[in-house]
Amino acid sequence: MRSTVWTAPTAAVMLMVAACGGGGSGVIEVADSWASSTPPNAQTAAIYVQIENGTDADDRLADVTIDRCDAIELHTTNIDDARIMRMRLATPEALVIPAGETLEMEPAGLHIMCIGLDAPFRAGEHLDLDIALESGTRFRIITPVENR
Ligand SMILES: [Cu+2]
Repeated sequence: MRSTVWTAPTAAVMLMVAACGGGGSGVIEVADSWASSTPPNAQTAAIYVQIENGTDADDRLADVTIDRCDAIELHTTNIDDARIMRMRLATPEALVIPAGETLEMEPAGLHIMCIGLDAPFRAGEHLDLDIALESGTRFRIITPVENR
């Protein structure tokens, strides 16, 4: 009898995974995003988005616009020979969002760099991000500023 009791819930969970799960769900979407709060007089701020590609075609992050930034760059972070963290412009390869996978941004990794803030980013504020992919897909997302 025990196996009978557990069969139904297990089947339900598997159906949900099939309906919502990454690869093959057919959509590309921003799964999560946040911006780091800044000290007063900061000239730059980092923003992180996770872009989930549920389609069966690769895509690429092409452009990001935020009205509170004079300019936007996409950066990767490397540790140099002196063990100092250095940011550099992301290569086109680093911005690919492979089919069925997620482009992940994180502190000390890939990030969106906001250059020339209009004012410090304070926790609790929200930013409007316009994101364009190489395929032509565009997102407008609202991103919280957080103290992390
Ligand atoms: Cu940077």
